[in-house]
Amino acid sequence: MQHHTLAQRLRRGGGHIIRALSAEKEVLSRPDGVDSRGGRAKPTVLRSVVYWQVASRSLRFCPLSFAVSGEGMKVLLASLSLEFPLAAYCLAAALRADPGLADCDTALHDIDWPRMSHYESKNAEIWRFLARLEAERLQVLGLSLYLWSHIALRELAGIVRRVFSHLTIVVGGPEVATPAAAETWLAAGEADIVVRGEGERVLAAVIRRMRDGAPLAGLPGTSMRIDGDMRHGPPMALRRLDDLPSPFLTGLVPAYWQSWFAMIRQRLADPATAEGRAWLDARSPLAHVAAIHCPVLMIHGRQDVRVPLLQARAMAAAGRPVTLAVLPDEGHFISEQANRVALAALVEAFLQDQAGGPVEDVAEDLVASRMAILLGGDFLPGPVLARLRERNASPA
Ligand code: B12
Repeated sequence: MQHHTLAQRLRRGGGHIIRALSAEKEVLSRPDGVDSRGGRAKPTVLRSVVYWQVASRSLRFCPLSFAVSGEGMKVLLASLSLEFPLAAYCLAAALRADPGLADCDTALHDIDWPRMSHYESKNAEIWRFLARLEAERLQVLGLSLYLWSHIALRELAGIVRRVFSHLTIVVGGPEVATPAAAETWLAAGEADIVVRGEGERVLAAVIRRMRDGAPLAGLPGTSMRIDGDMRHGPPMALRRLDDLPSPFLTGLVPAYWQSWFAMIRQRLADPATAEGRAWLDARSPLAHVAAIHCPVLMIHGRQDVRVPLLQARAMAAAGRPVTLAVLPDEGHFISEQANRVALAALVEAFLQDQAGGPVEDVAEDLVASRMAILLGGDFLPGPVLARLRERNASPA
């Protein structure tokens, strides 16, 4: 497959802007945005949205192609984060530590939030990102989607799609944790693969299968569109957090994040000190259970290894009135539609019993889920509890 550089591609498709770009390319290619003389990148020409639209319209007709080597895979995980993008670093640590992926290369890219949010700097930040994609010669781009980033990343994914049409775009994060949410990205063609829920093991499996040319449809934890049909694999929760490598202990986190951690230690507390730990313990919900007087409903994914069921049990054991429900087939994310419906139904039933007021009959909304009540069923309306017990003869 013939490889065109970004410059060649722009020359073919957008000659009127290439002179401006080539002057800036060296600066924009550098991940830290600092030029060779140590100054900040100063976008001078590609500054307005109008320029970008002209560029993207002319680019659409000459897609850039990568020469795929056939050996290993190159993955770039990009985040647009206000805070530390823990997900991307966890995912990169997992990919790098996977012995089955020793021939794969994982890189990270922090999209700069302030530059992306300002009209004057947005296009320059997009170009910096595109230049990085060009320089890395990737096969897979991973994007983390949250409430605060998914709209901007959707726009960016559309641009990447047009410029680097052979790139596989994989998305994950809380915004796409359910099959229904995944479908919005797949239907519009902005993502090729959606990873629902915790991504460490699933992304590794996706990359392995892509490298080996193995089929991907139905892979647990993924959603994709094949021949126009949406295909959702079963959910896949993590088994043990201890099995995952730490991005901190493996030295993956770049030094420039240190100031952020220092700020958090200062703003909150330093868990490395006895004083800091005492401050944090004092703010644990467990330290405040005695102040709770009304019944509390807790719903927990039994396979959650990030916030284990043990923590809900500790809250429940503190002697306050509690209803504790578990979803046996969910982990940290409540992903499956039947479980989300059951969750909403149980909240409604609980509030009906506790607060009164008009409600719908929700008993049938619980049927498709494997939800079970571990404790405090007496805070639920009788018919709802009976329906749950009847359907769920064996305890979860
Ligand atoms: C800690 C935390 C914070 C901390 C952040 C500290 C930090 N950044 O390190 C603080 C208190 C600052 C915070 C603030 C906010 N938070 Co917050 N926060 C959390 C919390 C409790 C844990 C996040 C975390 O670190 N999880 C561990 C990481 C590893 O998990 P993860 O990010 O979900 O990533 C995994 C998967 O999503 C997936 N994945 C993610 N990206 C990708 C990408 C690819 C390619 C793939 C394959 C997979 C994948 O794999 C990852 C690894 O398993 C979550 C709830 C939760 N329990 O998860 C809410 C949560 C993320 N926060 C949320 C919200 C709304 C906010 C605020 C907007 C609240 C507000 N109104 O101000 C702000 C926004 C701040 C910001 N944008 O930076 C929501 C986001 C909802 C959404 N749909 O996106 C969550 C999910 C809580 C909720 N259920 O509502 N938050």
